[in-house]
Amino acid sequence: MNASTLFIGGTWTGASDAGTRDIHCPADGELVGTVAEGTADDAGRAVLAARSAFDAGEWSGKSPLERGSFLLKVAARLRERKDEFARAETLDTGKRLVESEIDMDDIANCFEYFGKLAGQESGRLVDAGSPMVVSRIEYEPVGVCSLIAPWNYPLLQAAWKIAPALAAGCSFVLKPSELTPHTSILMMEVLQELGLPDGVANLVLGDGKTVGSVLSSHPDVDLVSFTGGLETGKVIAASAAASVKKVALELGGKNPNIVFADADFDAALDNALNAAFVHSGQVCSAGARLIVEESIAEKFVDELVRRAGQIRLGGPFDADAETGPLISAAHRDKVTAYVDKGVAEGARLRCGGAWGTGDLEKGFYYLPTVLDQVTSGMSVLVDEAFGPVVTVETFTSEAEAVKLGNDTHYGLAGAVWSQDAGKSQRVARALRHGTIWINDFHPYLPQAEWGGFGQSGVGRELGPTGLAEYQEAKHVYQNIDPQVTGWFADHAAAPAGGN
Ligand code: TXE
Repeated sequence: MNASTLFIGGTWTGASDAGTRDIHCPADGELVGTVAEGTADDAGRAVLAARSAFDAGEWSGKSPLERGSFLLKVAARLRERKDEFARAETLDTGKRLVESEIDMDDIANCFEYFGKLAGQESGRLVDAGSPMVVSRIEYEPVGVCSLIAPWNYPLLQAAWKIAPALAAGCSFVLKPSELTPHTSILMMEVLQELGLPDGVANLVLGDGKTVGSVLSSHPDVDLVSFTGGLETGKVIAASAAASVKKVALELGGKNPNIVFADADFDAALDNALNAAFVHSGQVCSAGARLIVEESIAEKFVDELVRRAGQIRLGGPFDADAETGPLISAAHRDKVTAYVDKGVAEGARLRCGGAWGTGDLEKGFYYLPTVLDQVTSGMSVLVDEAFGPVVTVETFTSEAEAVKLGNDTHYGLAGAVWSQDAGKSQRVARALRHGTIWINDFHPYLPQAEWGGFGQSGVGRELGPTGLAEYQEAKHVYQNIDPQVTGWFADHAAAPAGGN
């Protein structure tokens, strides 16, 4: 069967070599569906379709207000089809249905935000210092965008790219993770159904090395926006550099969760669990490094271990489950190796460090894991686990807390827990991360920029900057009273007053 799940130039099609891929639910291994496995040729065709749609101007030439009102319709349609989308997301990822439902609400909110923002950004006038000059800045779409998304929040991460790209007037080719294609297919259905011109939105499914590398290197692509792992991000940035494409990269983090002794103990503990174990830690902003003041460390960590040991794992439709499986066998092997290496390097395993047993053996479950006695430089402190693993470090002064919080080559997010508002603000200022939560963990807002310092990436998603990533600023300078400058004399002209 040649599944027609690629969307190129407004047409649903199978892969050029008729290749397919089976998608299995990571919670129990059940077959979810069979989709087309795109080829490099398919990716190239999709880029050309996006290019010609962009050049034709049917979408890129629309007014920002018209584009904005289309995005609002997308948001409304997503809300109507929420249950179907959430179910598809849950089957691909294994995450709890309620989590997918929250994701779908967030996605609709994202389209709504950029829909409203689109019409507000109409350029600006610049004072050129003369009434005879009209000087203005226009924001134009950057062009053809490759949008490469990961598997942990498949449609949410894609929506953070699709919504501003469309708001700006760009055309795009979306490549979701090969593991989680179904909500991207549904999204294309919605865009088609609502009348987006052919070729503005294209979908090519397939793996990174085949499809992704065409999308990041094709000369007709103007911008590559990628969310995923650091190593893949480096490959994409290098590939995009050959033709000096713009890049927007969100590459994860090694995020500190700093708890001072004067914090609200129960709230900090509860949120430390959320920070580390929501979605089994497969969150770019996971609070994977607990950094706790020494005077409360023993009590805090004992409680954390006790509570982590109680977390109920289970499938997406198991009403008792509090978190689900890892995305794949390969990813679970990676998390396993990461914890084992940490222990070999001297970390102490306080709980977890093993796969789920019994019913859980059908899926890729890994038990919530706490490691203490970790020291700077250990691999568990340096590398992203992207699993349900939290390490514990302790400090005795505010300065030491900041130093530990910044002891990473990443810089995506971090949190400070304290009832001292001044101290919290000082620490928030000193931390070199793109988002800082004070007395909270994980909330984000579509109207607030998201992205990282350091090797967490380049650029920002969401907020006005998230739209600006998909725009080029053009300066138009009009002299309404042109004069001869006389800079270069006309040496052949007759001298003034001559015969
Ligand atoms: O991600 P990849 P993987 C981190 C996390 C995880 C690690 C590896 O630490 O353990 O990344 O996960 C596409 N050219 N994050 O291997 O490879 C790929 O097909 C172009 C953090 O699953 O980064 C998919 O669509 N594209 C993260 C996307 O890149 C390529 C979320 C992400 O896959 C490509 C996920 C190539 N050469 C993992 N190779 C976050 N920041 O939230 C792969 N891809």
